[in-house]
Amino acid sequence: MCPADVTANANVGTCFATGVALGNPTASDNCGSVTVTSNAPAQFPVGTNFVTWTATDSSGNTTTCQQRVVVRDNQVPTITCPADVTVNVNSGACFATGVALGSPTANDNCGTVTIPAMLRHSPHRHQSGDLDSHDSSGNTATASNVSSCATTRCQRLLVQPM
Ligand SMILES: [Ca+2]
Ligand SMILES: [Ca+2]
Repeated sequence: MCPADVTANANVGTCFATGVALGNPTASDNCGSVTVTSNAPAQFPVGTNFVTWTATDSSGNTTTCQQRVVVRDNQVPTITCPADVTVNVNSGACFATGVALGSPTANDNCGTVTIPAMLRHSPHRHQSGDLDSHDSSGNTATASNVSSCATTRCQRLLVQPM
């Protein structure tokens, strides 16, 4: 008698879904009318939730069933890059070491964000780094998703000769 299981996406900017269409349960009885109620909340948090539906007949007999409501976080995190960096090469070398890149910041609608930083090195030229951030649902934002980054490169590291 329960409606089918439902999958929904979290509301924009939040870690829960509201207004989830649960569908309609069906109930019948041998005798008289049946009243159906549920314990569905107004907000379903991201993850797997269970709604219990209860049918009560005119004699007070009850039966229940459970409907599964899965809420997904499908929103990518945001990432703000550190400022571009320009450094001189090490003395007598054609590369720079120990460059302080600064730290990016990241935010997400839901849970924690991890930022693995990947730097691609080309010792004799400009070096640039691409940054990704991942939220706890595995959504990934790259620099190209980020309005604060003008290009697909998140942060530019310029190593200039002395
Ligand atoms: Ca009955
Ligand atoms: Ca997210």
